[in-house]
Amino acid sequence: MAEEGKKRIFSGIAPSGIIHIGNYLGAIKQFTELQLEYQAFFCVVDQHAITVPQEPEKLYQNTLSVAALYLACGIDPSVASIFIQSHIPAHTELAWILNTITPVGELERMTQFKDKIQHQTKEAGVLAGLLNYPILMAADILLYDAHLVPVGEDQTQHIELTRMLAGRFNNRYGETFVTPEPLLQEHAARIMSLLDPTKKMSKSAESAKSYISLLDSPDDIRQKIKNAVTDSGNEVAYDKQKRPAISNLITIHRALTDAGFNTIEEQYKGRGYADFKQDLAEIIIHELTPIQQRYREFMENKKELEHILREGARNASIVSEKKLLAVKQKMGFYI
Ligand code: ATP
Ligand code: LTN
Repeated sequence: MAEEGKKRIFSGIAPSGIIHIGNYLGAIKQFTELQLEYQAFFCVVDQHAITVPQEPEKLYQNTLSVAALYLACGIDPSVASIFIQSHIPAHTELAWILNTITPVGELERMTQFKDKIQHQTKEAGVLAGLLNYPILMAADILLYDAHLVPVGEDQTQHIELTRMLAGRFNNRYGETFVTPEPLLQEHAARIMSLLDPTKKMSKSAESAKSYISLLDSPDDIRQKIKNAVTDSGNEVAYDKQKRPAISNLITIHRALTDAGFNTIEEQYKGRGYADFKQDLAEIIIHELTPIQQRYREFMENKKELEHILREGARNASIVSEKKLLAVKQKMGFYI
């Protein structure tokens, strides 16, 4: 288990599909950088995934796949705890408690909720789980006294709500929760869809052509980058407002190579989109090849994966059950 006495971080990824380079650049790269400095908990948030319909077999496979990708991307189970949300009942239990101090109006104004209800079917209607999703996320974070939550930009509104709930509970019942801060990657906090640069890259997007999954083959990557929409003109120059599509591709290049925007622009001056796209595809392939190799090794050795997830859950339950007990005591539950 990670060293005691360090500040904590917590983050989660939903097994709603295969992790894409947006998740990787916006979130996971931070996880691997922070795991030595903080006591880290990285969760596969399966109970968040089911807020939109999931096929049971896919959910099962994607849960293992997210866990194996955490490891393949460099999360070290000897310092960080990796676990599955549904293995720790304290998450849903605290979520229920936080439900009782959350105004519905706060939930209804969440951008992610407003986006996702567009995709819910007429027959199913708007499901309560989707509305209450940010409360479960608050419970995830608050159970671990996480000071920092490394996430992409789309999650900052949920963390704002988490901070509000922590403050409200602390005011009513006395100091109980740490108020967490979001931590964003400066240049990769919002990677956009390859087909529509006004929408964020998303695992549950209808078309797989809109994202690069960490498990895509080299040929798929070449094809997807080649087909990525570009703006009118042919100049490789960063301008988020005027040229959002090429700017998104430049952002991906920058995040993977650490080259500055100016350096990239210089390098492709007068060469056009096609050359740039070809190079970008090879840069992505170069980054993902070793991750895919390690991923296959973890998936072939399910016993080890299983062991890591059990150990992670053991560490998570020690911390979270203690916090849940403190919450219940403060509220006057008969224990
Ligand atoms: P879904 O489409 O099912 O909502 P998602 O692709 O949005 O999934 P999540 O599991 O919700 O992915 O997000 C995991 C982490 O990746 C979060 O920290 C989130 O902020 C971050 N993230 C998601 N999409 C992007 C993106 N396009 N750019 C940068 N970070 C992202
Ligand atoms: N809502 C997040 C996933 C998530 C999360 C968390 C992230 C669930 N619980 C706790 C950070 C901390 C999303 O990316 N959709």
